[in-house]
Amino acid sequence: MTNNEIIALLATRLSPKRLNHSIEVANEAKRLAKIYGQDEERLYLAGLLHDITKETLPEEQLKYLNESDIILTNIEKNALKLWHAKSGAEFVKNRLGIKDEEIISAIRFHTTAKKGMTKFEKLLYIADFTSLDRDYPGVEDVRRAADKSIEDAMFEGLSFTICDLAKQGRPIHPDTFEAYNEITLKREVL
Ligand code: DGI
Ligand code: FE
Ligand code: FE
Repeated sequence: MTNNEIIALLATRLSPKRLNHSIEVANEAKRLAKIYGQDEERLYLAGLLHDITKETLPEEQLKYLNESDIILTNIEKNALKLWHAKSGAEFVKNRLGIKDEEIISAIRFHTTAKKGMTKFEKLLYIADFTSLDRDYPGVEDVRRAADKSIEDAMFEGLSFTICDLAKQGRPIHPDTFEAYNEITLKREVL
């Protein structure tokens, strides 16, 4: 599939706002790839595809998940917003025939992150926070961090997410904690 064909497919599955977000994440992922010496075209593609099932009905997403051996944990069952990362990864693999395992994995972990991510996976995670369409308090800090250091940007994104979820009293996925702990243990503690 060409990028234009993928954008046309996304337009049938996503609202104009979410389509624009996907294109901006692709642009940002490509920009970060250039800074950090990763494959620009593959990160662009991962960005385009990362939210492909974000607006898909839960029952339909379960169908995609059942096409693989993915079993949702209790936390995942109770947090609908986590589903689109896993169902999206299965959708692009099984229905679009994407074979690039790193693209599939970057999509699978773009919402929770996890420990031991590759640079490629981290850059998609960061691009989802720093894309041009994002406008949340603190976005400028994450953008500044992203231009300087992958680890700093991961820390900003993960700590923002954990604080935000805790304030709302929502459960936090163990992968998110493990990613956060891995990064904080590597950072200098003052
Ligand atoms: O799909 P996007 O909106 O572009 O961004 P995303 O895939 O990072 O999803 C963000 C949403 O996912 C946001 O509402 C918070 C939620 N989320 C992220 N990590 C966790 C989580 N929700 C729970 N319950 N637990 C998590 O660890
Ligand atoms: Fe997402
Ligand atoms: Fe997104």
